[in-house]
Amino acid sequence: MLIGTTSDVAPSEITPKSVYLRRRVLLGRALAMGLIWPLLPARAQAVEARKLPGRPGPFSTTEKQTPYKDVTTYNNFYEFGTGKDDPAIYAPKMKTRPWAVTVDGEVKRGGLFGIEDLLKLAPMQDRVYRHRCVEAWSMVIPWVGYPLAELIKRVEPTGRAKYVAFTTKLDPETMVGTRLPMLDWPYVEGLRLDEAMHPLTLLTFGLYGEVLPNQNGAPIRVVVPWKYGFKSAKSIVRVTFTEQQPKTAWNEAAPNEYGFYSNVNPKVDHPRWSQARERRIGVDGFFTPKHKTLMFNGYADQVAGLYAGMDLKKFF
Ligand SMILES: Nc1nc2c(c(=O)[nH]1)N[C@H]1C(S)=C(S)[C@@H](COP(=O)(O)O)O[C@H]1N2
Ligand SMILES: [Mo]
Repeated sequence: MLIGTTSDVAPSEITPKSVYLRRRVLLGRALAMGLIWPLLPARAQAVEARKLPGRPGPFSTTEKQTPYKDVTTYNNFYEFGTGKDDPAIYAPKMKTRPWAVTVDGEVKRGGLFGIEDLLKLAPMQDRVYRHRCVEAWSMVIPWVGYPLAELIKRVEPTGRAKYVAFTTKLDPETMVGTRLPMLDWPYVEGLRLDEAMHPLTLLTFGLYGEVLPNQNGAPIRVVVPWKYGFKSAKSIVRVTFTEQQPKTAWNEAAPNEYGFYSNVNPKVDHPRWSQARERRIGVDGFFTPKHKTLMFNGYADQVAGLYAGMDLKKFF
């Protein structure tokens, strides 16, 4: 009669059945993918590769979404030209791999973050936000991303950090617009640390369930939905934590027109545009701006507290 086991394999080396079965399933899937992948037509493969699914996130509006075509062909991305259709024409040439984001300044765990790691840092969420440009047009866009706060918590700002500055890509080779001194390139933007940490502020990688088209700020941008669109910097390469309020591209170019805060505010007009109303792209006609602009772009319940006691006419 055999007592115990005579096997000379240590128990730790024996794979439990559940693990073994799971491995078989995973192996099967990998094999299936490997076998099926080359058989898929190129277009289907391209669509598959662009997919960026998210789980439903908070704060989404149920308003009618701006069609994908408008979201991706009516853009402001001055690095590629000043025309609304320039970014869709020129941005596809921009290389978005390899891509890394430098995190530096007043942080304990800064460094270089590769885009593949950033994509995996937190679960992707779908968030449908109103998007209000300072030029009095707006859209409703289903973004994919996760709160910027997820990254900020991981890099541990020091006690001196009060602001977050974003520096964006500057590649004169593909960014034909940067050959003209429209702005002081690279495009820079910034937020107060509490604004950057706010759960509405989205580190954004996709829209309409797919990775961002280049013209929308691939491969990584921020979206700050209660502020005018220009605060939502595209194609970010550096995130710097600072003690002093950072310079921002539009404020440097025209300080009387673009303030640091730039919260959507129907009561504070831009010298060239009334901010009381907005034209919803793909919904409203050109000469009939129908939509009333809402305080903080409709996110007052979430963000008004950030500005308690501040004169919003002075800090515009
Ligand atoms: N790097 C960079 N980011 C930018 C801009 C830009 O010109 N360069 N334009 C801003 C403006 S004015 C707006 S309205 C939004 C437009 O984003 P969208 O084209 O994805 O709608 O991007 C913002 N981010
Ligand atoms: Mo804008």
